[in-house]
Amino acid sequence: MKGWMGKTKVLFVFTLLAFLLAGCGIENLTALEPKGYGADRAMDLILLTTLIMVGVFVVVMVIYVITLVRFRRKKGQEDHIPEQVEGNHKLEVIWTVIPIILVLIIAVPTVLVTFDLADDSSADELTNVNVKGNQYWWHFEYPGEEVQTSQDLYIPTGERVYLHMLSSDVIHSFWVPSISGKMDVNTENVNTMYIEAYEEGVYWGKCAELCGPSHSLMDFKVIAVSPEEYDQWVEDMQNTDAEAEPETAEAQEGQELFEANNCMNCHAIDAAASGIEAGPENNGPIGPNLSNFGDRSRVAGVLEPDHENLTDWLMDPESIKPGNHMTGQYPELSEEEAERIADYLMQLQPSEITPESAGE
Ligand code: HEC
Ligand SMILES: [Cu+2]
Repeated sequence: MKGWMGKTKVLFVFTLLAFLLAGCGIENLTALEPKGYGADRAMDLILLTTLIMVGVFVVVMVIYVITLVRFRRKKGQEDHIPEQVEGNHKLEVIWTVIPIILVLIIAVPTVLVTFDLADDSSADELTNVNVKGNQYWWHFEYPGEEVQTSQDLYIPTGERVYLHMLSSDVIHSFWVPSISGKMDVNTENVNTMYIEAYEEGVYWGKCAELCGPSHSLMDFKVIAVSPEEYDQWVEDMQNTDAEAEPETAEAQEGQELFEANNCMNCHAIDAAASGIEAGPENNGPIGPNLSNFGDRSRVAGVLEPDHENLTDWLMDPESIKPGNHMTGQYPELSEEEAERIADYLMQLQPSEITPESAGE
């Protein structure tokens, strides 16, 4: 008996812990602390439905307990058959109408929010971004600004940014839990959604559709900066110079190795969007745009952005993201060569506006 009690206690403690820990996810990667318009509306709906569900649960439990206590078989009444209510008109109406009303209370605001979030009437005046989902990375192109980048999506705070999303391979799903809803990224039709971050910050994004072995590593970041900083970032990106000569001898050597090892077949060092056709219909680049690689918040979306991690990635991307489309597509690099290329890529820092300046 005692052992059984002990086990229950342990189970109880672990259950409690699980509930507590569920609350301490990564900041800016939780829908429960909304920091943008879409996430706020989703939170309203979460609260409304939770409230109704808890209400239903409580009412059902109260009736259940009352029934258990009041209608127990009592001593001396063993043969008593209680009143039979099968086919009772009043009861049937009550338990049909109440759920319908509850469903309506949930459905009406949900449909309203869905239409609100799909509203693109002011898209022409505001920032638009063509989002391209690829196994296992994200490409972002700003047709109005003629700028493109990958992995880190820069947006101005306090205004809507319209995303036009398409996939180059399989179905992905774009989700930045703390600021937006979730939207499928399909191969044939462009899905549109707007996002809006209230405050500056680095918000974590995830691919939310199983898309292959490295699906869970298909991370990206939304970097929200003030509108002035955003304009500055756009200007800096418009002025990136792919041919610029690096300052150090190591980085220069890296630049030559970059050119000699097929890297250019898949990676652009220029942020100007003129090289590829604007618009979500184009097939997009084969690999991430590296023009501001030194300012990235991560290497390949997942690793801390340092020289060592980058060298590791260049030498063996497969061990970091299984099934990625870079593995085996370039000549094998020695550690020395990978380090020189890392020197080169890390100094590609065209802007002062970076994830750090947004508060990462
Ligand atoms: C066949 C096309 C291809 C070739 C050739 C190629 N890459 Fe890549 N590269 C990719 C793809 C695709 C990814 C995205 C991988 C992922 O995250 O799933 C990538 C990712 C990267 C990243 C991480 C980018 C980021 O945004 O974090 C770096 C850095 C990189 N490649 C450098 C290189 C270098 C240096 C070379 C040459 C030695 C090279 N690549 C050759 C396709 C290629
Ligand atoms: Cu995906």
